[in-house]
Amino acid sequence: MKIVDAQVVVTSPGRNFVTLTITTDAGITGLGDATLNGRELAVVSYLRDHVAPLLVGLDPHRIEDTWQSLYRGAYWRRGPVTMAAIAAVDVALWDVKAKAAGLPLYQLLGGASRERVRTYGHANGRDVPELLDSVRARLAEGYQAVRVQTGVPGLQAVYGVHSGTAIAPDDGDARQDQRARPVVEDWDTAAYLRHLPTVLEAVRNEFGPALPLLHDAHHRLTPQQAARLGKEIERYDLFWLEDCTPAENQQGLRLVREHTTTPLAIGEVFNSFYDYQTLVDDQLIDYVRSAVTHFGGVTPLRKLFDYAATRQIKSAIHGPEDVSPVGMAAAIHLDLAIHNFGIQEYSGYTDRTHEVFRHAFTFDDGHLHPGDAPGIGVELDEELAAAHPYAPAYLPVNRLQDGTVHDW
Ligand code: GCO
Ligand code: MG
Repeated sequence: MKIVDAQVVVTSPGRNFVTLTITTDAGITGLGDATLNGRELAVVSYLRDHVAPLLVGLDPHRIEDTWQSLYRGAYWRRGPVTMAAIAAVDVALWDVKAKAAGLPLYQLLGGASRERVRTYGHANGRDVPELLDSVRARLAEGYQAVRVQTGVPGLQAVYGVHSGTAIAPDDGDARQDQRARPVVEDWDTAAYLRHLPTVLEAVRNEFGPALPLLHDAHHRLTPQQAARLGKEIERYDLFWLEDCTPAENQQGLRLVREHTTTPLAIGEVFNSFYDYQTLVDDQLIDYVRSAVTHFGGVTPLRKLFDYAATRQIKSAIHGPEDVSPVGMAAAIHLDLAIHNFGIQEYSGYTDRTHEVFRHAFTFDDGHLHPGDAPGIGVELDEELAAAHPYAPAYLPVNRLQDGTVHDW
């Protein structure tokens, strides 16, 4: 088999998604997700101008060799743009291989290690009553684990949770990213540290001790602040505290770890094993958060999970709406196959997105299953995709009350 064509499709059925389609002389097409929220067109150019011409003529079965030649051959390694582009090629080639075998991808990854994949959903509220309603809504949808985020008294706009009326709390993440200029949000760590324990107290009082609860601090704390917070909220038994400190400082997690038994998850902004090296070697985290889409694909993420398993660290693949259903499908196959699966983030998609990307994966009773269609099980409707053209969109910028730019 030979690759005869590689094309990049950009579509915006609610959000911008970048998809690589690889066509072979056997008539098999593979899909890969290359979506990098807020910097989409950089990956489009990387793929169109620098990668697609190299793919034509290659044997699509040689996934590892193609991965290594794109990674090592470029000389300039790592980084989100490069790794999103390589991820798209990797997933598209796995899709082709599995379709050629007539098997769903998870069968090629070793077969199912479980019946289905547990997910968590997002509950957001401007204040506690609104958050409690949002948790109820997620439970009514079937979710059995929920990430809880609220506004902070005194702050106007916290990521995913706006105090204005323009954005509904349950789709805050989705809509606020879709702006032509970055939204400016405000932040006050002291106010947040005072507020969060009261939020968790209210959620536990309402929903009891058993509901798995997660919280995302979105890189906003120093190691000392995160250590203090982790210790203080131990009694609320979080499933995890996510991205408590700026992720690039691996040593920061050591200080947090030394002071708290609250489980720690990190890595949605990582794109290489080396970002995790100290964290995994020294067992400073409990969950690995990278997305297939941003980590170079199924091939390297599988290697990372296998390595993490030797330290009892589990998977928790990043899966907000800004990973396309193609990247999500690849994640669900991996989730089903690996032994050290932890949980899968899933916040659903707009109806238009489900129409553009028809998929075999199903969401039921808070769990995903990849389905048994050959390949990753996603078909892109290119005509419909073209009806939703790219629209520039940025992620927000966060500022302290004196105007200083802050992590978010
Ligand atoms: C999460 C994330 C996302 C990111 C988003 C940025 O845990 O789901 O923090 O909501 O903010 O992926 O593009
Ligand atoms: Mg996160």
